[in-house]
Amino acid sequence: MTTDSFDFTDSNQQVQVVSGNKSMTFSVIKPEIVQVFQDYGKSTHSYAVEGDKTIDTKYAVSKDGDVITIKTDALMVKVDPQLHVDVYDADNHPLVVHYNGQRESINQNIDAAHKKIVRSEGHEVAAIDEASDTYYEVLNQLDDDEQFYGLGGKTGFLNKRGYEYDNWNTDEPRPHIESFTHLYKSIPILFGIKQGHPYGLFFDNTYRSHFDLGKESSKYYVYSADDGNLNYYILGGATLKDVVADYTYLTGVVPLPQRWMLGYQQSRWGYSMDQSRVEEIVDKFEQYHLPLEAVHFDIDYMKGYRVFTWDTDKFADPKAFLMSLRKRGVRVIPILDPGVKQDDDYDIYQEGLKKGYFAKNKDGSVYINRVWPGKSAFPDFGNPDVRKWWGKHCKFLLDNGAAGIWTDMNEPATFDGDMPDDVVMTDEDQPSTAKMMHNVYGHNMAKATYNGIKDATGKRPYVITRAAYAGTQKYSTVWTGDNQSLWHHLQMSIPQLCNLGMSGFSYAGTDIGGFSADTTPELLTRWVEAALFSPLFRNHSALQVRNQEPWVFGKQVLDIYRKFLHLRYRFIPYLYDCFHNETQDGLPVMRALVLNYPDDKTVRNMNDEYMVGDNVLVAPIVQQGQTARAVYLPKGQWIALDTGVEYTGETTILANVPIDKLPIFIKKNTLLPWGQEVEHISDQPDKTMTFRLFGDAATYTHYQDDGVDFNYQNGEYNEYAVSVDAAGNCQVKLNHHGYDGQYQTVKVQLNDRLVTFKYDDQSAAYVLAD
Ligand code: MIG
Repeated sequence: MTTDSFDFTDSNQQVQVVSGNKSMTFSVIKPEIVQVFQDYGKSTHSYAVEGDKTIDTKYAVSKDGDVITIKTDALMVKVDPQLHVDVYDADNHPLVVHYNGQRESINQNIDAAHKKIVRSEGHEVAAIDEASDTYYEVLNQLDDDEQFYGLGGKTGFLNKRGYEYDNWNTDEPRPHIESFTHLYKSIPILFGIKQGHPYGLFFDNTYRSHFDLGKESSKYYVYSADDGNLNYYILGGATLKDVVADYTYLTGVVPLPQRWMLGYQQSRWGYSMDQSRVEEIVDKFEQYHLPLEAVHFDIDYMKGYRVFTWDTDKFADPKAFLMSLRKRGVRVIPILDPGVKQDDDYDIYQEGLKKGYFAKNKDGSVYINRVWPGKSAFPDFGNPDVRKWWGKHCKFLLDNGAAGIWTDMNEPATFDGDMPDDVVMTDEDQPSTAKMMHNVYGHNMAKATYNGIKDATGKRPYVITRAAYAGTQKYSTVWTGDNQSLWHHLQMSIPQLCNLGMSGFSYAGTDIGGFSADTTPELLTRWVEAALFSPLFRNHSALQVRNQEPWVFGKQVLDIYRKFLHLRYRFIPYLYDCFHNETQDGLPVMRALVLNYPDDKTVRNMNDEYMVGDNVLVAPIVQQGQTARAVYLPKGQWIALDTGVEYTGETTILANVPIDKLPIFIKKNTLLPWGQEVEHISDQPDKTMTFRLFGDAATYTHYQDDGVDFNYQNGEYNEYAVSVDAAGNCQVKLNHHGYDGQYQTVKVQLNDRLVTFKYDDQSAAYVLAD
């Protein structure tokens, strides 16, 4: 190829590079984000990125022989006549460099037919057919010093290097282990740190895709896709935090949850088979003085698993029952599965059929597979009308008193074999197939449910989804699916939640205690400890496994469990502040240490510690029988929450951790809001707020709103600037933006005394109380 046929055009931050008969478009979104696009004739609708994210950005394009360079203040993107792309940061450090060699395929001697046989026996072979016409791959150099993070809630460890992953939403009932390449969610965001320099690659393609992150070879890593356009975003920035913020800038942040959503929730498959069982659970929480915000109703509350029905043989008057629980401070979250029972006497099925709202076979007949209700049809959630229809029906549950909706089985899971790729579905206003729409099926179901709840209640919706795609965080919290009561799964919950957090899912949790298999007193105890700051805080278990409510293992477990629920509630104002911050800065609540300390090599593979925001570090026990552990403290001074002992960081200490202890360290010179020990989070404004000082002097900004609806978006919120100087002088400044529930009393707990402020109506300020 001669360089004559290699050139570019440039208009409005879109640079089209043409080489021979091929072309590639580079869109400058902002200085830190460049989109790479090659049109393979597939849909360009993005489910992850809503609206135009492009910001007026200064950039320059130049051609020097065989290289075209697009340069912003943060990134330098170089393209050659083969349309290979290399990316450098502003200081010329390589971030993403095309690998020019040949792949050394482990499977090179296995042809497609053999792969099929190997797969049919249940062995894992990359789920992608490299021989198909639509296959493509992106091959980049792998450095010896390169780590990977992100990818949503994949199994395994924090650093994804050395493993391979598939993006294909799958219901996986076997115990999740690190060799599994895919679970329920496909979040194709890859963060890398190459020789200490951070970057991100977000592949916005819903088709089946694959990451090989140094499994095949230590010389390169590969993104490959079965189909779809080449469509990825290069994310750059000075720090890993900046790069994560770039990603949430594109795909959205978790909207502020209602306050009660941060409290404790109890669930078990089977509770809702029987109203008296639910009552018994709520009674016991009261009797044992255990905080409780919500009980989740699994599939049993429905009439023969028909969605949008309530079995009145089990619940004579669901609305009255739910109201009675609500009066006791407890909400109910019923589940919905996507499958609509094929039943001519069932209005939802009839309606969906008549309106053509179900996914279809190629021949136009309704696609049927078996799920809980038996033979069922599957709403075509990619169609906006179907989403509206589904959303409207959610009102049925809300009118009966539901406080949120749990959406399950939306990979979608099917009992009689996988849904074929050629099942006909809709991609917004275009005909499409399951091949493209599969990975956004759960996303669209969650979005439909979110909007249905928002329309019906005007409150911040609570949706919990199992399947998700990039961007689903805007509509729903997620849980990691069917884990098991295994120590290994407790261990894995930390990297899973930390990687979900970096992948935009700040609001996520695991089934505390484990879903399948039988928990043990020790495992349950260590799990509630380790999950203390898990944004979604829910104990859930399967039918028939050993019960795992806090009281079933006797007094010791109950007392420890209660102690940690109370401690969680102390931290709820802090967690709520973290969520508010997340809506502003796009950074997760629960964090891998590497996010806060990316230059500290010790933390790049750290799986058993995590942070909450910037200043709280947690080092739980996740090993059976262990009562002491090494705790690595990064740079700075740290104060142990329970003893007040101060430690100097960049060192490993040995912590004594008997069964009733959880090592928590607060960064020295931090003020933390310290909530009250309540059994239910109230929708009424708190009258008092306490701040606790750790260290000698600190400042803190605290956020407050009604914790329920969207009025904060119209300015109904307050901010409090709290400070303590080295001489112990305290200040509380109210920045009243329009929320009239300001605290009457603000207390600041110093090391040696408690300082109390009262709100003075006349000056609209806090004054020292004598
Ligand atoms: O095939 O609704 O992950 O949380 O309890 C099982 C019953 C279907 C799977 C969910 C789990 C839920 C269960 N569901």
